[in-house]
Amino acid sequence: MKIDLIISADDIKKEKVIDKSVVVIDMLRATSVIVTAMNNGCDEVIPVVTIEEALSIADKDREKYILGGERKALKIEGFDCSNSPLEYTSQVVANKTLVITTSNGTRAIKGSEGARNILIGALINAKAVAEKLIKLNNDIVIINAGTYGQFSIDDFICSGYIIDCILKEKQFELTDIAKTAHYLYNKSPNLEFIKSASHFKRIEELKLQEDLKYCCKRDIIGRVPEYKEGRIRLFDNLSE
Ligand code: 3SL
Ligand code: MG
Repeated sequence: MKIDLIISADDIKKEKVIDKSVVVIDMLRATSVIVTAMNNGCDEVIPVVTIEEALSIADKDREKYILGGERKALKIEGFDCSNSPLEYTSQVVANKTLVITTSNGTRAIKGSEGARNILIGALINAKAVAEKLIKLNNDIVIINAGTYGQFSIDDFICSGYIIDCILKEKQFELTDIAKTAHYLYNKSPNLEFIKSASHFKRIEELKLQEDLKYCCKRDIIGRVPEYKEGRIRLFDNLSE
């Protein structure tokens, strides 16, 4: 079985993901937000591409829905939360449905439709993602959301760490790009190289150091949300 990797939401090709086990990674910050919200009791997350789509869903019932996400890393006017995972506490998200739109992450999730499974991954739940992928026993494609269609160091290193966790348990054949992610992670296993990512610097400039600290923590959550039929939920048994 193989592990392949796609470097940005703009590079997803249907034929590469069809019937594969996919994990979408946007560690800064969309998938860190989704994993955190689900871990804090959010019922489900609906990822959408446009602000208009998000508003039209949430307007149906403003008690039930929370609007979250960003444009240019900033809170969207009229939304409840920005794209800071620290805002998605249990007080805010428990028993609610989060409708989220972000620049790269939600595009990457929607772009993965057609895969057999679409898991939501970040550093904060990386080991749990690796375990689920091993259980699914299928070819794996790791999708990096990237940043505005460009390769992003943060998602790549996070992928390298997930690959490392997988290979510690089971042998997989790696494509050259997957091998490179694993190699790069092993060159910087303390994750320091993530600090060179342009998007890391952008978040730093916005004085969101606490977000960066949180998103760079490893394995603090043992749950793996899955996207299926337009919604992200925590399924007890991932569909096989
Ligand atoms: O790329 C995305 O989808 C966002 O996570 C970007 S940001 O970190 O919120 O700016
Ligand atoms: Mg990102």
